[in-house]
Amino acid sequence: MKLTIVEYPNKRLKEKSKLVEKFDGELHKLLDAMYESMISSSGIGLAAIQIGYAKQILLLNIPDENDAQSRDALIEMINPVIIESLGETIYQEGCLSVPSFYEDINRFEKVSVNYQDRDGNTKNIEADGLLSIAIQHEIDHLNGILFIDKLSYSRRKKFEKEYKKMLKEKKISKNSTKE
Ligand code: Y12
Ligand code: CO
Repeated sequence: MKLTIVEYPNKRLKEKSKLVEKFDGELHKLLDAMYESMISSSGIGLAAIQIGYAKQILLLNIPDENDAQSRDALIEMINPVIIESLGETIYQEGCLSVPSFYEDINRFEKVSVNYQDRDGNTKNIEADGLLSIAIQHEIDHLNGILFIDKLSYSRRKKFEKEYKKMLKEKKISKNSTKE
């Protein structure tokens, strides 16, 4: 089942996600549906709120050195908490909920994260590079924060203007293909 990705400026993206308490078949179905939606949309990370579920769930599937994504590399994080962070890095981020926009964002270089897997087992991961950035981006979603919320006032104003224009053009082209 492919689920629709919730896109900015939908207010659902501002919701704070709730702790997951039940690690049952329903959770497993949701995780599998999220994976399908992420892969079919060419994403490398997805939080449950992006498909309308305000639950502390995120997926990460970082491509390998040949730029290939495989299910073996899938990381499912439930109730994640950053327990340590180190350094600074800047990366041009994109988000399935903010299509066609990419912006330089400051993040921690390395993070240590506690989380639970789909069966409720406690895990820890020490991440750097793209994985560290993706984890921070997705944990922000669980707190109702988008990468565009981290832009300076002037960059945000520019983004809003361009995004509005893009939405208008999308609407026009959708209507013109109706007949
Ligand atoms: C580094 C920075 C941010 C993340 C968060 C996860 N972000 C994504 O998975 C973004 C995916 C994305 C995919 C798009 O589609 C294609 O490239 C075909 C895309 O393109 C359009 O919207 C037109 C934009 C974003 C992880 C790591
Ligand atoms: Co995102």
